[in-house]
Amino acid sequence: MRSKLPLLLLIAATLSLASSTIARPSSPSTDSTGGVQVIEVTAKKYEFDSSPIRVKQGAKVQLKITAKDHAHGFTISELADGAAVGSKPGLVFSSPQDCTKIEEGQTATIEFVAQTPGTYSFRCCVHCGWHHRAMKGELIVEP
Ligand SMILES: [Cu+2]
Repeated sequence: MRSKLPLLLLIAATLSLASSTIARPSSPSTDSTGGVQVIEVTAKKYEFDSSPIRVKQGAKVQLKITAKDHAHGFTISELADGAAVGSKPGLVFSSPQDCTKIEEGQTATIEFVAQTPGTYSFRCCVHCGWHHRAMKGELIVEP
């Protein structure tokens, strides 16, 4: 009779250990952002800091663009420079892309998957002053 109690305790301890192991969320190795590469970009007269932006092919990218000194805009080609018109988009956007307007002091987020290696041009698409047309940059998707 004396030996039963320790055995019961052992069983109880084993069971609770097993259940807590199962309940614990697994995958400590996955990074907490879910594999999204977040890149901060500053838009100010008349440049995007810091261009060129480099990412790896296959990366899920979030550009967080902050307009510093004025309202600016952001638009990026979904085709790499030199790609034939009508080819499959090299950047796959989470939401439809046209011109994203960013008010002064605000931050806009643009999300896409960098599918195809190449150089993608982006530019300001909200008139912001004399050299607005020169306000552009490049995103380079590396293989
Ligand atoms: Cu502009």
